[in-house]
Amino acid sequence: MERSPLQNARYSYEPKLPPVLRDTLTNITVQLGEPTEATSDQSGLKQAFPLTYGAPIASFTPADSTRDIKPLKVGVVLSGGQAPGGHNVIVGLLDALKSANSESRLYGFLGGPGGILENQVIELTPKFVEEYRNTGGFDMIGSGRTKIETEEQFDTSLQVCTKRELDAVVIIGGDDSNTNAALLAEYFRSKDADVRVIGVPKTIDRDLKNEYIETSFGFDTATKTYAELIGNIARDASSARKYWHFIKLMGRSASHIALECALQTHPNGCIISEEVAEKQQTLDDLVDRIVEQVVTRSKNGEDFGVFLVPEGLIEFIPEMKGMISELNRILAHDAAYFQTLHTYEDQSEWINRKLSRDASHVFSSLPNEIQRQLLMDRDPHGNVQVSRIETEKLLIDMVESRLNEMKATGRFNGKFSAMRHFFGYEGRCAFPSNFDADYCYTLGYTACALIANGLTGYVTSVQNLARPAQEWEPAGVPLTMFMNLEQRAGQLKPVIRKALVELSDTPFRTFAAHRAEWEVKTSYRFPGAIQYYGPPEVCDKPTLTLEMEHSS
Ligand code: FBP
Repeated sequence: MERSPLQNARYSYEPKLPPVLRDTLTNITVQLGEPTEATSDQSGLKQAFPLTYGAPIASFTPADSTRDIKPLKVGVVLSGGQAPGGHNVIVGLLDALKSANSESRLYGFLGGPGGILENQVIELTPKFVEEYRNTGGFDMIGSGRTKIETEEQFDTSLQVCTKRELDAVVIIGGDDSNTNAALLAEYFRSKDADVRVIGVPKTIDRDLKNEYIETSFGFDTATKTYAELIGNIARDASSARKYWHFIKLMGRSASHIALECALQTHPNGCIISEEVAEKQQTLDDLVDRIVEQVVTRSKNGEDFGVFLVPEGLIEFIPEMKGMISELNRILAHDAAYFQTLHTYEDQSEWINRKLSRDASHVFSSLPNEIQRQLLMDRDPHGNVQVSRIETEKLLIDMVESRLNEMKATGRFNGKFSAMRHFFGYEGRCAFPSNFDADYCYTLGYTACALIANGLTGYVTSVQNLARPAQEWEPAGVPLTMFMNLEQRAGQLKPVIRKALVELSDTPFRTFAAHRAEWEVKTSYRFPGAIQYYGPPEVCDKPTLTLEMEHSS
């Protein structure tokens, strides 16, 4: 395969590590703090995790003398959607293992957690990983969305890991995968198996985030990729002055991606799903506001604009949320019967009979295409696959028909010509930005340091991320700290709480303070492409979201 000049150059990029991890791991000691608590549901969580609940936070300091680290055998798995930097976590883990003891070995489970259950493994040697250094994608070992959550799956995992004599498994994934990592760690301990389980926080969506996980990896590169494209589109819009661009942005639930892109590019509008839910805004409310804005800009001679729509929006609009959760329940319950209905007409007639009156009313009010999309296959959690719902098209159609009515009665004399885009997959496998390359490599090193110190049920954490890498503080934080109990399929289950956009935090408040101006006055900001080489203020700058959270 022919390599691009950038690909060749990235192979020799040396990711920055915080000072404590720069030397070999034989030179550091782990400091264990006080026992920890979850922020809520402590007694329920203690029951669910009798052996691993409340472990102390682990931090690292340079040791006075070196110590021997025995050869370790570690398995690693990538779980869920791709996020830039995944390869560097694995490369960092391998480099750290080898620096601690050259006899250590790393194995990659293929195709995601399913690879553990099916015992599909390859050895990741230094030579093998070489061509993945600082590259995007998860193609080194593949990923998947199989969940390891049942007793039987835990048992199979244990058998596979013990047969392979693994000292540890590193699970690189989002909130669900890290929840399952915590359960797996507890299960292994309950069987007296010394197979440690360490989680690494991944997802472009950034909804795995808390006091100790300042950001999940991949968000930095993905948002920079989308922001570049949005800036380019904004410049095209203000050059051609004839199109309104509606851009849907990934983010399964949380609107962190849309918010960061709005802060980076100053579009004419950006919906934040969390605000829609908080203010109980209806679809009509959202359309009203866009129409008003189109009319105002048109009066100013600007029949163009850029509007951002978060992918998860539909599930945050109150009337849609209720309807979708009824749909999910019905489709999960009657999945077999639903499979026998082959035409959309039959499906829609059947579902309308099953839905409550209100939900059926909302469902029927939607265009056929959207109804079809809502009836498509569910994800492994039984949820609608929001990336396949054309919310941006729904908004365009509704705005267009409202403007046509206004035109007919002389209340709008301008033009409204809309283009639509969806940015999601474009950003998930980009070459990791320097931030993600450095952060991920550090996460890999940190995972190794936790394993070498015998810890299990931890997630890797790096703090002070808005500062240069030499000020970063790597640590291990017990996963039970981030758990709470939530209803899942009628049962209370321990899960890691999803981190949505906080409307009281600086990033949203900054956006809210400026949006009225951006709505009317063309104020685009052009972030340009990710820069990998050049001054640190251009190449190593983290996201505005992270900077703003740190400055407040
Ligand atoms: P993860 O949470 O697994 O990292 O995936 C996030 C995401 O990229 C969402 O933004 C998007 O809705 C979803 O994956 C798309 O999933 P798929 O890759 O299965 O189409």
